[in-house]
Amino acid sequence: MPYRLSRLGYIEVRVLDLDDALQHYVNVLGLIVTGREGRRAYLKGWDEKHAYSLILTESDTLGMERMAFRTVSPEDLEYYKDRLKKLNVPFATIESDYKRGEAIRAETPSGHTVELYYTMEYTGNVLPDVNPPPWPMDLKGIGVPRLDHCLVTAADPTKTIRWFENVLELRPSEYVLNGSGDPIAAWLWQRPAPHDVAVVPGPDAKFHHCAFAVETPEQVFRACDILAMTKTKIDYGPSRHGITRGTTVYFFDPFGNRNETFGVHSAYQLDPDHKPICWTEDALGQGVFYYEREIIESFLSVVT
Ligand code: M3P
Ligand code: FE
Repeated sequence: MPYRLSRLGYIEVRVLDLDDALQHYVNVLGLIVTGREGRRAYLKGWDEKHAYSLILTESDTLGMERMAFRTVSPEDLEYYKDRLKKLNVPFATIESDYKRGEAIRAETPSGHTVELYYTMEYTGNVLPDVNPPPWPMDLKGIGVPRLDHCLVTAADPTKTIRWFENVLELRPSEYVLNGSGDPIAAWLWQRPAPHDVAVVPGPDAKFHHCAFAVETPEQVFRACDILAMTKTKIDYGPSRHGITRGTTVYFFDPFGNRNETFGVHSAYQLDPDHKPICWTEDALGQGVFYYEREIIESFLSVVT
């Protein structure tokens, strides 16, 4: 199957106050503001080359408004238009958005809004194109390089997982299987990384967290120091996931949307032969929190 989605390009997250949100996303996470229009701010990590990867929208509710995948080429966007038509999946075509070209927008069975697009203003990262240093020295807070993935909950997770697989042709890197062998949680991707999006059981249309990459486990510890120094509420961590092997710390923005910094690693090279790694339901605790081998209650119950 050809590789048609390059990455989770951006997500839109609802916050109650834009200035308080920016204090967190800029000074603690270290994202860079690239635009602000009315109730919305546009941000990105220092190593991202397009105009934004996070939209913060002032609203009276929390959660994720939409997730958007960037296709590899303009032809791939046409491919998905045809594919959704063929599969009778309803979608809207949106001519343009802030610094972005055409997109198609559909809804998962769990009620999450998903967009696909190709064109977004290309800005380059914050380093010079010629003789760049490996990283910029003037970052704030954790200084995350990029958005990594988002995780959503679904009342019928198997149905939503199958939708991502069949409609968007995402590939499972890891599954949690129930006794009948159906996936009740999945980590899905097209690019060489454990996941762009993951689905776990929970209420429909809810947001569990968005994760930003850091390079190493040591940087997860550094992130924890910064979270403590800025009195940011840590939900859980530092720890390791059994599923994906990623290292992690979870914390909350000022309103209760959950964030993660995810220590990425090389377990997933682009391998067309990859078969999903499977976890049994009784090993879910270990799959999610490898050291404790059980999931803390707030981690499953708090979604926005
Ligand atoms: C991750 C991850 C849950 C599992 C979360 C796992 C919510 O966040 O990045 O692998 O059960
Ligand atoms: Fe995660």
